Amino acid sequence: MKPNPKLAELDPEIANALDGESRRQESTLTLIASENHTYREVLETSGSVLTDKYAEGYPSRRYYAGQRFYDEIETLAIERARKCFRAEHANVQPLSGSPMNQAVYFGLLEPGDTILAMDLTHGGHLTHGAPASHMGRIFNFVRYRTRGNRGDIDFDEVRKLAHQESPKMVLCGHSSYPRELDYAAFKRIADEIGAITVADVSHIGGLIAGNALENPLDHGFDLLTTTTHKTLRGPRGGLIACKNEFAQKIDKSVFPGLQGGPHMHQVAGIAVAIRKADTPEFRRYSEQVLLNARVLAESLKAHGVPLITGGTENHLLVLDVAQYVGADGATIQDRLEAAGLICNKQLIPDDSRPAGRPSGVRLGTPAVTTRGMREPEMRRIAALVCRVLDNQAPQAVSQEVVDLARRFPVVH
Ligand code: DSN
Repeated sequence: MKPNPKLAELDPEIANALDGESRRQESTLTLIASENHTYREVLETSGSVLTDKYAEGYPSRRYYAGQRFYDEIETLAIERARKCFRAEHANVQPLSGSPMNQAVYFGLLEPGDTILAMDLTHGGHLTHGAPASHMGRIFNFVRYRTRGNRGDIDFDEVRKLAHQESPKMVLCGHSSYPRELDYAAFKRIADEIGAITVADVSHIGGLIAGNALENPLDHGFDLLTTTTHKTLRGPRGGLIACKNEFAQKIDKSVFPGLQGGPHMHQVAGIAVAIRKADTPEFRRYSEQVLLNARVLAESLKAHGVPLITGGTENHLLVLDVAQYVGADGATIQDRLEAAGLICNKQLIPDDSRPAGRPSGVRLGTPAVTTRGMREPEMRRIAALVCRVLDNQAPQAVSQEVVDLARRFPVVH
């Protein structure tokens, strides 16, 4: 987007940084699995007068006057979220993923209660009880893992832990797991012990909205949480969709339990993004994200790159880079960045290296698919990544990345 001349006059440093970021996005390829390029319409709502006002409470139950349009906006966002995820109730106020998951834990559990969740190195998320997170100090997280070359979730272990530890909540979902989840298996085990079922589908929320992946609520899950800025392509934010029996507790937990005024410019953007998700075009996008990830994975494998779980069934893949000379995930991330291929270092299952220098690198296709890239471009990206892995100077690759990127402008 063009910089606003008034901003440039008032605050040239920030205007320059904004302009620089636009150019960076245009001339590089975003392969970070959790990122995307949002819609121009979402940027419009995000940078609008809706920034100005407090709206504590919920539609028709606010604590400040002047809420007519905020009630309209939030009601639309809630109704669209309910329809999109086939949910009885939705809360669209969480400021982002961490407060969203905290609101669920605090709303439905007591400090010290046990939650069964995925091990961080096997693909789980920081907010699923990583020892470094506050949540890991407040609740008792017990972790299940994946097994075998295909990286299937070890449901024997899930069942054993469930019966041994009696968690009040069974949580599935991930930030770095390339396989589909067997929601029915989780639900069966949770039902055996009477636990609440929560699926954090932050990474794949858009792919569920686009009907490309299964919806845990269709399998009887009690709650679904998702951020709104990843595959859903909306503004940064979070939403909780749940059965009616949890509605009151969730709403009270989000506000006033955890947050004050919702960011209504975000809520309006969420409404817009969900409306966009309810179109044939978005359904085609969701399918293409998956196809692109599969083609990227197959092309990397054809070049001899080892992938964690051997492939992908969603939008992301994790490369095991330990075999490359002098390499760890951080070095490869930096070398790829120098070539204009933007990704992130990633822990792999039972990684012997620390999180700052792990053995893996994670790639994802949501953002390049938003730019209109398809299978031929995925093969090209795989070849470019491999040249960097094979120790070619990143500068020898970067002009080709720029040329490819320029052919597919960022749509906003
Ligand atoms: N940062 C996001 C991710 O990369 O998975 C979620 O925290």
